[in-house]
Amino acid sequence: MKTTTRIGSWIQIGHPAIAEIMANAGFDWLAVDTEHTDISMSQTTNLIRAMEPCLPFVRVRENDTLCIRQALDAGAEGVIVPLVNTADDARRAVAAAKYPPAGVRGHAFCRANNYGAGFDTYAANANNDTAVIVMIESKEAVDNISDILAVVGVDGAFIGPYDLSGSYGIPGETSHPLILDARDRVLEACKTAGKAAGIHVVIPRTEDIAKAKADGFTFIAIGGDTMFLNQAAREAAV
Ligand code: 3PY
Ligand code: MG
Repeated sequence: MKTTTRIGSWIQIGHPAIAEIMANAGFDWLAVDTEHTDISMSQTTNLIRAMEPCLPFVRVRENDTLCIRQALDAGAEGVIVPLVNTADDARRAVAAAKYPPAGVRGHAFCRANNYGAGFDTYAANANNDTAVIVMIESKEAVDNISDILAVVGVDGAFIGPYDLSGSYGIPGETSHPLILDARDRVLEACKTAGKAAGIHVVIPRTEDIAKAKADGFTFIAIGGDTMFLNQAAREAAV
């Protein structure tokens, strides 16, 4: 994965029109959030189909072999794996995402290899071409960040500010000094490791987006479909 800044957003509504609208808005990448929604695997596949030319990512339901395999088989460019707290968690995510001998991903004819028509090429390149982004969402993960980033196959870390604030006992206080300090520690560790530094700017405030860019985050999610709809609808209704 390139380390130039890539701006993306989040999809929590499972209709392909959402993916078309978000893709046409000009994001570099979009992530289908299957962790906190009822979006099914078949909806995920249709969202991926509809979001071209955006790079498709899936925030998988959990750090689970089948969830990760199915997201990649559907054609995701990479997986965003929630709640990775230790190097062992990271190794489990990488193993699920990589074909043997690097991991345990199963080979099959699937959308990612054009239903078998591109099997050889995909099998030869997928381990290099698909990204594993681990979410840093707890104090434990922040304390383990160097070990997590040292895991071969982890392409970057992505901060989930809300879970992080919950883990520090201050849910929702994403601008609290403790959270900003944790954010900076993760960012510096990514820079040192030469891996993508990601963050979700959940509430898309201009100043927070500008700060994430200026600080050197390279993989930034801005808001999301439900956030944009909520904001616009409330503004329109006054
Ligand atoms: C969090 O803030 O915990 C997230 O998962 C954002 O995507
Ligand atoms: Mg989270």
